[in-house]
Amino acid sequence: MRKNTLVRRIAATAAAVTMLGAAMVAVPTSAQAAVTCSYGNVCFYYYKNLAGAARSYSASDKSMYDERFNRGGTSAAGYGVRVENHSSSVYNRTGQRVLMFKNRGCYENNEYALAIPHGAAGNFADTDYPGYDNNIASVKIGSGRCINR
Ligand SMILES: [Ca+2]
Repeated sequence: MRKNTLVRRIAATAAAVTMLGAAMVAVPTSAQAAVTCSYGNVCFYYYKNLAGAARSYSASDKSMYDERFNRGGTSAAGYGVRVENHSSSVYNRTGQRVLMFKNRGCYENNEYALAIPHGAAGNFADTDYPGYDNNIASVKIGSGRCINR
């Protein structure tokens, strides 16, 4: 009985997560990114095409409310702006799958999760899910524990 419940929950979670891999390939390469995204990080950018100020995350974060775009220099567009609800593109260099959520808390069992594989970069506004542009609030890297950092 208990096992069945767990299996059902996992199946429901998988169905709720939207895979964006294919949609996120035709985006700028790392060489074109204004701010380099180092291996081990998932980087969020203020503008699409990996432009503007950036913020790197090397661990899952339950709330992006308390981080600000802090890379690219003070003259970069969006520098100092809160990351939550202000990123327009992303580059996953974590070596793991990254899940992104419209809400804080990394709740995988809602309909607002996007998954991208390692190496994928993309614009939220250019996907089939434009509701994600300026609307990412938490991030989960691999199976990392999602706590606020
Ligand atoms: Ca945080």
